[in-house]
This record gives sequence, structure tokens and C-alpha cells, in this order.
Amino acid sequence: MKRILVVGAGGQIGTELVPFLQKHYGYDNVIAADLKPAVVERLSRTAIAMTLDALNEVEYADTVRRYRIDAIYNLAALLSATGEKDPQLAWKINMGALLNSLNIAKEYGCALFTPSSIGAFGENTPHYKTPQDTVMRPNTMYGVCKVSGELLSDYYHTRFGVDTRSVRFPGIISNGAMPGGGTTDYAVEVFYHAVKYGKYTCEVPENRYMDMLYMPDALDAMIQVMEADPSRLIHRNSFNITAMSFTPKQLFTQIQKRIPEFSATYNIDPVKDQISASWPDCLDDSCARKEWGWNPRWGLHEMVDDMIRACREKLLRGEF
Ligand code: AKB
Repeated sequence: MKRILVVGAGGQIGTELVPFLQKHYGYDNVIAADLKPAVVERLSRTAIAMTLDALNEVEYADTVRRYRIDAIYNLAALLSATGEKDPQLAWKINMGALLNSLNIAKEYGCALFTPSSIGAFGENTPHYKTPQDTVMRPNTMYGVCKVSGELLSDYYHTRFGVDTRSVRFPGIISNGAMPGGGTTDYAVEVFYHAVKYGKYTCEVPENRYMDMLYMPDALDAMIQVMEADPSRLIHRNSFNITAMSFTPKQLFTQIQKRIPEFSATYNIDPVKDQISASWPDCLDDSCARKEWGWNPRWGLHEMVDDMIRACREKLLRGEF
């Protein structure tokens, strides 16, 4: 059985990826690592957990050696809006964690998954049905890191034979840990606000389309791409994937249908406005479908039903 290390395990994706991997590979075969001791304390209630700074190559390599790790999921990163507040820090963390992961994967023969993003695209990219292989000239530091990361990961595969694989995540909607610092965060926050307060102020323009994915599909995607038959992979870093594309207004209309008292207002954040305007409206994910069988199960309506149900349950339990 494979042994997996999840780096940055306490974030939005890691919090749900760790139990998902445990179900797939066994509890003892999944190690959850995060920078923050308080987060590691939380993770350790349900997983083998440890403190790890992904920028410390010696400590990182030592962990991989000690636990005889076969595959790394490198989730350590600052997201798009936070990245614009301190671009140099975003480069340091996002590229530093990736470069260490690549070198350690090369040294110890590990497979490596590092998510890319719709943020890898930019204003000059075709926005409708954005092709798998197209213009990539992002104008955010997050996007610059994602494109650089895709190129580096492909380079380590062709030059050194490292088994690097990745998907370009759209906004991920989930009800485990909150996202933080992303442009697509509104699509998660709104559910908590709708259930608790019946209102929400959105920082993204009402008619701005962006691709989205519900967490169960994001989890499936990560395992599926990592377990895919390598002989079928024409691409590696990174695959377009999507399950739905909607505007804030369209999402809020669906919430209103289920919570009639809900109302939304807008207070546009200029940074999120500019970032979201430069991203695709909807991706073409046909290569992922063809090369490793990507086939999302959750659309807008099922996702909205499930998010409202989950947030109501959390509210009843006093969790927010
Ligand atoms: C963000 O909004 O920065 C992320 C992403 C789409 O990569 N959720």
C-alpha cells in the first residue's frame, strides 16, 4: 500500500483530502503535515499529524525518508487575493514549497501532486471554453507561480523522470474548512452567511462567470489523476477540470429559491474584480475526460442543496 504525505494539510483542501486518502489507502498510510502547531493539534485528533515547514528542505526530506513516503500532495500556497497583498511572500512560499517538493520527490522517488488553478490563465486567454493548451499570461503573482509551477513540474518529469501530475482547480466549494484569500471564496462564504444571517455582501461583480467544483469532485480528481495509467497521459501539468460555471447573481438566485428571506448586496473589491475579470468564464476539460476519465458528479443544484443542508447542520451544532 502507498504511503502518502499531505503538506499544508490544515487548509480547505487538506482538511478533507486527509480523511479521503485514509479511506482509500488506510489510516496508517497517510501523514498530515502543516506549518501551524495549533492546526497540527486539530489534525492529530483524526490523523497521524506533524508540524512541517515546507520551506525547510532538510526537515521535509527527513519526513519523507522517515515515513518512507511514496506520494506527496503539496498543498502549501497563498491564494490569489492574498498573493496580491504581498507578491514576494507569495513567490517565496508557493515556489519554495514546490521546488523543495520536486527535489525531494526526485531524490526519494515519490510521485508528486501540486494543484494548479484557473489563475494560471490571464486576460489574453480565450475566456469561453478555455482550451487545455492555450495562451497563459497571468497578471497576478499567484498566476505567475502557477504557470511557473506547471512548467517546472513538467520539466522535472521529462528531465528527471519524476512522476508529477496536477489539475487546474477552479473555485472549490466545500463545508469543511473555510478557504482563505481566494477570489472564488465568495461562493463558499455566501452559504454560511445565508444560513446564519439571511444576507451576504459580495466582493465580486454580479455578472462575473467563473468555473467552480464541489469538494467531493475535487477529491475524486486528485486521486484519479494520481492513479491514472501513465501510458494514457498526454498532459501532466496541468489538466483543465470543471463541473459548473456561474455568476454570483446566478448562485444567489438558487440560494434565494431555497432560503426566500436571503438577500445579497455588492461591495466590489477592486483586486478581486481585476483578478476575476482576467480568469476564464468556463474551461474546456475534454483532455482530462479523455486521458484519465474525469467525470464530475456534482452540478449547481445538487451542490446548493447539499451546502445549505451542511451549513444548517453546522449552525445547529454551534460550529459557527
Ligand atoms: C483562488 O480564488 O485564488 C483559488 C483558485 C481559483 O485558485 N480558489
